[in-house]
Amino acid sequence: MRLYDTHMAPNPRRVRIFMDHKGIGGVEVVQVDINRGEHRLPAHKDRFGVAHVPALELDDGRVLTESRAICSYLEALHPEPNLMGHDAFERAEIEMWDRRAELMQLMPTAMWVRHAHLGLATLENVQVPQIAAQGEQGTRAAAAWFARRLDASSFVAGKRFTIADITLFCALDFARVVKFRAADEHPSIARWRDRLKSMAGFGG
Ligand SMILES: N[C@@H](CCC(=O)N[C@@H](CS)C(=O)NCC(=O)O)C(=O)O
Repeated sequence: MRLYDTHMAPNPRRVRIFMDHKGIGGVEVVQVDINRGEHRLPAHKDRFGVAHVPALELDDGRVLTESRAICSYLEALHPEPNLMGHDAFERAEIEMWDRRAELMQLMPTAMWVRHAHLGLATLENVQVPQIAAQGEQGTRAAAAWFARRLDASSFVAGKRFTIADITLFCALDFARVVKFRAADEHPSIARWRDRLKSMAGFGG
């Protein structure tokens, strides 16, 4: 298998942490330089259907994109340690929290970073300050919302570590690029982050 990755980008990082936590080895990691537009070249876009990372290529040539879909595939191949739920309800509940982390936290944070940080200017035709401002507002509001959740719950989806923690961690860590440190503002996020830091996959 081959994972098309961009080291600094939050979505491929979700998959890398997921793989590390499960101890999945033997996957060739190919770096794609999205700042130089490598993901928009036909070699990438035509093969995967979208100009995005991460992308997974199986040994038989079949491909997957979308971080969560790639993780679902890997979870099916490597069920333990379980990160996506055992029974019908738990699977749906973890998906709910994972999607909340992605849509409520990662999306506005990505908009903020992409429209505010000079290093990502090449990804947007024009960086729009109003979009950055909306992204900042959404990022701060979502972090406060998740902080309340983590006041009441050890992990994002409940009592145990799951894929939803990985998604929220990658989103909040990405916000550090624009100097937003959720853990400095919310003690419950700092405590949760400390719990994650000792787990496999959270080193880099
Ligand atoms: N829904 C996709 C989002 C993938 C995505 O937006 N990846 C970013 C990097 S974190 C990317 O490839 N950006 C390139 C671009 O927007 O041109 C997923 O879950 O993997």
